[in-house]
Amino acid sequence: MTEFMQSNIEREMAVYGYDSLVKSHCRMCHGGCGVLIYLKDKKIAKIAGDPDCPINHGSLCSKGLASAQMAYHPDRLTFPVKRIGAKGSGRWARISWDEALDTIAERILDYKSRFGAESIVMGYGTGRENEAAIYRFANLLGSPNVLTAGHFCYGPRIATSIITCGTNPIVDYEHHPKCIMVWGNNVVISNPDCYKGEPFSNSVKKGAKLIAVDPRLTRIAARSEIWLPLRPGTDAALALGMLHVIITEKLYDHEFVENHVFGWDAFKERVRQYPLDKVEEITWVPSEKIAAAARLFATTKPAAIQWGVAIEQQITCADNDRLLMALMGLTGNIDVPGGQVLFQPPKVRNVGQFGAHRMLTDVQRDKRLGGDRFRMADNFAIINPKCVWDAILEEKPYPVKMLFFISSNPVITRANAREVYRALEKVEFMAVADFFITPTAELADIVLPAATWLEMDYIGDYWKRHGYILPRRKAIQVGECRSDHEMLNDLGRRVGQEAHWWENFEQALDWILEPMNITWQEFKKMDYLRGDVVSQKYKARGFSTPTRKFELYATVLETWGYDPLPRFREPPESPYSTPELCEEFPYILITGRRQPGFFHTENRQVPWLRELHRDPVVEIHPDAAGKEGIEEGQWVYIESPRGRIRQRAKYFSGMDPRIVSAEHGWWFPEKNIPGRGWDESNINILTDNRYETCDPAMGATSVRTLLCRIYPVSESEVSHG
Ligand SMILES: Nc1nc2c(c(=O)[nH]1)N[C@H]1C(S)=C(S)[C@@H](COP(=O)(O)OP(=O)(O)OC[C@H]3O[C@@H](n4cnc5c(=O)[nH]c(N)nc54)[C@H](O)[C@@H]3O)O[C@H]1N2
Ligand SMILES: Nc1nc2c(c(=O)[nH]1)N[C@H]1C(S)=C(S)[C@@H](COP(=O)(O)OP(=O)(O)OC[C@H]3O[C@@H](n4cnc5c(=O)[nH]c(N)nc54)[C@H](O)[C@@H]3O)O[C@H]1N2
Ligand code: SF4
Ligand SMILES: [Mo]
Repeated sequence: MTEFMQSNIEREMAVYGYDSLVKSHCRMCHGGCGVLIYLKDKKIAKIAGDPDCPINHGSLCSKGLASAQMAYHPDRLTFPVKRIGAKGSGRWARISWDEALDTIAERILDYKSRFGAESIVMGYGTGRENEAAIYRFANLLGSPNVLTAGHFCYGPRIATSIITCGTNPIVDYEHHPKCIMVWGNNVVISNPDCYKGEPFSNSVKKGAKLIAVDPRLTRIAARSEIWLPLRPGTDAALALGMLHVIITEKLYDHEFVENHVFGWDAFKERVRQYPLDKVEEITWVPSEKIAAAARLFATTKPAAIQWGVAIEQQITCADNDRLLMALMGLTGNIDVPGGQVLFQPPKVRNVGQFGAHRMLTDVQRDKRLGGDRFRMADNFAIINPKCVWDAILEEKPYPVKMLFFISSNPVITRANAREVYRALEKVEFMAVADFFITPTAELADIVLPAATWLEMDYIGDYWKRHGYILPRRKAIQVGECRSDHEMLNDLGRRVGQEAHWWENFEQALDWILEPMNITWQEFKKMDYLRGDVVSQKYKARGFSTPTRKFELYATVLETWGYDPLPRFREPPESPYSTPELCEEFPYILITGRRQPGFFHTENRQVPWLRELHRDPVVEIHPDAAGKEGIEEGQWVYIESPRGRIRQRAKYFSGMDPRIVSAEHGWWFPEKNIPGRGWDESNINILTDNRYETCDPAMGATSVRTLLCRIYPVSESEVSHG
């Protein structure tokens, strides 16, 4: 920290009477931004960005700034409770932590002995940094079933990059790419995974040329040299078309291809099947624009692809990821400064080691739900959610008796929400750890009060691939809330895993850090640790794949029985694959556009954040709205063959009139009714989860490519709603 900053902080503390300052790292989203937490009388008085943090350089988003409103929210669950009425009745009784954990442990041991450990499914949502502890608990228990969002979010990027080049290639903003292709991602709003909007924006300020691949005119698309507004779900065809140009015009990196690529001839042959006229027909993007983008990307060095989740929530999830990696590799942008770097983590014990995956026996691993069907997912310990609902509802291939969700709200976030709800209603025992009684928690038998990031010591960004780890330091205690790690540490000791957990969780942090010869107490005094940054490591040691090459032709996919080469497949529901359905449901529905103040189903109760965005919003083109008699701001029904919900219409002319774009994550914590309005505006009432509509290797659910109709909610229904 500069002397100037230091003196500013000291002055601020004196002027406002703050009595202490804790440096930490926010985790209101996937986390990582360095923060300064100012305390007065042991309570948070202010949160500001930490200018010394290499992740965010002092910037913070609205969620980070509003963290204290979340932590101190009056509705927050601050002690364990057990349900005393029927599921969903909203009647709870306070219990002690001991009673809560003893009851959960008793159930676990009982189900394990009667139905096998596989009858207990652990679950979490998106990266909350508790995943290593949850996998550890499940693996030691002998349950192969950990339900995550990994089938259609980030998991595919990890799985496909491991089989292609060994690890996830991350954009190196520190060395400022000269061209950034932003593909199905809105990084300035979503700040996802290893990325924050601030470094991206800095590279743009430094002159990076932008290409945007997005059906919607985002802020990024509006600033781009080239915007490719593709038909949702046709990313594979578009990428193949760009590769066609790059290969035909010999714009690829010849040295890389000759020495470091596996499967070049077969790959070239596959790409030849996607000439631009065909690709234009599939994607609705003019071929000249595709060619111009391919040329700009291939001839500007260094260049990088800022990729997002939109490409993973499709039937071609795994192939989309592999095609974008092919673009990175063939243009010579892998592991070069300002390109896409295979960063090395600091030499601490990693999430895989902490997760104790080796402790799961082969016999138990073979029982993983959906393992035979979605073999790539299975190999990365990921399951498709429908497999869990089926095992509860139909007891096939065996009964699931217990669910334990730690940081997830599946009633709102998983496809075919009504089926999810039925499964959660039926399951014999369910425990949830959360900050609030969410629509999912309402169906639980026991709810545990989880600590927010402000209330824990932990190693921040431990799971990421950008090569940094940063100390998250506890600033406050709220009620009896405890971190998920501490809770699992104590639960593990109650179900016979005592040899593998610790007396307290600080010892676990010491164990993680041990290979670096430091303790938590020492790390706590540091700003961060970073792995060694070395370019083009593959030149000395090859890629960490079976062939030691960059696998355009995926040898392991072949052994698992899949096409080793990527291809385009028409979305399962579309004007071309289901033309008859399209007559009844004439619009292409994309779902899940991120909002700055919300994180999926979170923050609807946080005043600063809800004020930014009161109602669920569906974007519709003014031409389409005119045709359907929809006025700006009006409540409308959105309906698919699975059901209907309502959101408020917003005119948006930055997309094809055949597309509508709805928000996900909606429930209404302010509504004092059972279910808190979980089915009023929840877009996952409309989404499909049938196995045949999922990516065959990864099990990804297609939540971005659906058909719907849209029409006004009548005046009388609005007033009674
Ligand atoms: N239709 C559609 N559906 C989608 C998406 C989409 O684009 N469209 N996106 C999908 C994606 S990418 C994802 S990742 C999933 C996310 O799915 P989820 O992770 O299930 O979604 P969240 O709403 O974030 O649920 C997290 C819950 O955990 C609580 N929580 C937050 N932090 C902690 C913590 O540290 N400990 C504990 N115990 N609880 C915590 C929150 O209060 C919240 O209730 O949603 C998916 N659903
Ligand atoms: N504030 C906030 N931040 C978040 C989250 C949040 O809920 N709120 N969620 C977090 C999570 S878990 C995730 S996974 C990330 C996701 O973050 P992003 O990857 O940025 O995801 P989205 O904003 O959902 O979608 C990005 C873009 O994809 C476009 N899109 C839709 N369909 C398609 C398609 O078929 N092809 C292409 N190429 N583009 C398409 C949309 O128009 C949108 O502009 O954000 C994370 N960060
Ligand atoms: S981007 Fe994420 S980590 Fe950064 S301030 Fe916002 S919520 Fe916190
Ligand atoms: Mo996600």
